[in-house]
Amino acid sequence: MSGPDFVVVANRLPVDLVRSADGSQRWTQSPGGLVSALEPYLRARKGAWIGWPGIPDVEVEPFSDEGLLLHPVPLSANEIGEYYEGFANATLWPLYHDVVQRPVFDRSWWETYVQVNQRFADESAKVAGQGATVWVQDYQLQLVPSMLREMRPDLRIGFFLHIPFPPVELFMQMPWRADIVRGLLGADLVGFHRPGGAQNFLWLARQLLNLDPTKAAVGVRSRPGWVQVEDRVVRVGAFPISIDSTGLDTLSRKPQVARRATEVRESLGNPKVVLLGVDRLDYTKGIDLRLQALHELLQEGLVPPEDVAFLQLATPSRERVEHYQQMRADIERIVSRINGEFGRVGRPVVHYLHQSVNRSELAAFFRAADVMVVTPLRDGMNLVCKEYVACRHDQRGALVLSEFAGAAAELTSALLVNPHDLDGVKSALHRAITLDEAESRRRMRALRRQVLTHDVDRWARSFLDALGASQGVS
Ligand code: GDG
Repeated sequence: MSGPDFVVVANRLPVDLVRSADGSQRWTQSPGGLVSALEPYLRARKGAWIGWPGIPDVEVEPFSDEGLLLHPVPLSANEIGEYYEGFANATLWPLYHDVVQRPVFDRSWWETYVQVNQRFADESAKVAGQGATVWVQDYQLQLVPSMLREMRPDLRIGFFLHIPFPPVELFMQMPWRADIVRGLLGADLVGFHRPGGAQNFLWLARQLLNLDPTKAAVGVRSRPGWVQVEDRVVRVGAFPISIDSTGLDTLSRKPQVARRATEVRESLGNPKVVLLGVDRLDYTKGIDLRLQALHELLQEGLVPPEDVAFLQLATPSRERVEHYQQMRADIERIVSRINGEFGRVGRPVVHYLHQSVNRSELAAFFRAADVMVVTPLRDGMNLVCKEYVACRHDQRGALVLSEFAGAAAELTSALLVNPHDLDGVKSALHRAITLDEAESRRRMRALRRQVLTHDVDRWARSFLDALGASQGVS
């Protein structure tokens, strides 16, 4: 069977189809870290990418973009509502993030999730060449590995979860828990950011598959790092993702980025300390917590309002999901409360942007910020903190980082905080604001050593090497 030797399957294509007001359609690049990391593999191995083009109800023929084959998977408006906004983002997302919000368990969403996963699996089975490597990405597509194996046992299948895999007790709430575990076990290698996620998954594979009486014949033996399912061995491991560290380091050194960083500081009123938050507007990111901590520091007089400016970039995200609408209103209320109480004419304390900016503007924000505040309640990895570090070739700046971000395991020289402990967040913010230069340099040097030597290429290589070696273990 001829066809691509390497296939990436993700909810979204690396390009977005955009419809203009006049009804015409065009493709725009949406270059994320994943695309740039996988591009060399995709090009070297006649690769293809399978994903949804970003707008509902369009049938688009496969096409080639600079040598990369793109296979759009169509989704109807109803499927986007039930599979994507529903099951993926209102069931799996909150459940996997420690039930920070209550997950909705809706049977019809689940049925649509199964149908859509089947469509992605069918397309992958059609596209992949004989014996190809297929790498399935993330929580939207957890059933694809087993559906695909059923049709194409010749393939080498990898799966990577970009969000945390939850503690066993929380995962057990899921009515379709055994189906999901079985879905993932169709892969030869299942990857997580953290070893804890891998352990939880191994335990669940053993428990759920043996406990299900209808599947009693399916023997599942598990050892650290792998689980045996019938005659197959499935490897399970931790592969902490990273960023294009060198690319960002280079971008941040450009004179226009330096100039823009100076301009940004001027526009903020040249305060002593610029604090920065950069997140998708998501309730897992703890944007409200950091603002509450700032509010209390101002109220208690520990931080003079004229000394600080807090720039919060909150990129619009999942705006049709109800939890997100509520959270946006809450955050915007805190912002205006702080500014109402502590701002002056022409000089708010919090500068809040609900929009996205381009990569070079973002690099300028990172360069302009003395303190980067990353306080998620739970985050698979969190790339923003690594990006901040990559942009600080001047070895300045302090990073306040939640212990509950996957990145905390690597970025141990950050000021680590428990985001549930408001006093702890306050003192970490205060410490970061007043950190002396020698200590901030010492910490930043250590952070940069980690981030520059552990980039996204290394992540992709280590996953694909492990996947390549995954057969023949017993
Ligand atoms: C999921 C997991 C895991 C944000 N605003 C703008 C912008 N961004 C970029 C950031 C960063 C990315 O978006 C966000 O990545 P994160 O890792 O911080 O968070 P999630 O979107 O939740 O990602 C996460 C990740 O997958 C990878 O596995 O780390 O834990 O939740 O790159 O810079 N980029 C631009 N303009 C913006 O306005 N250009």
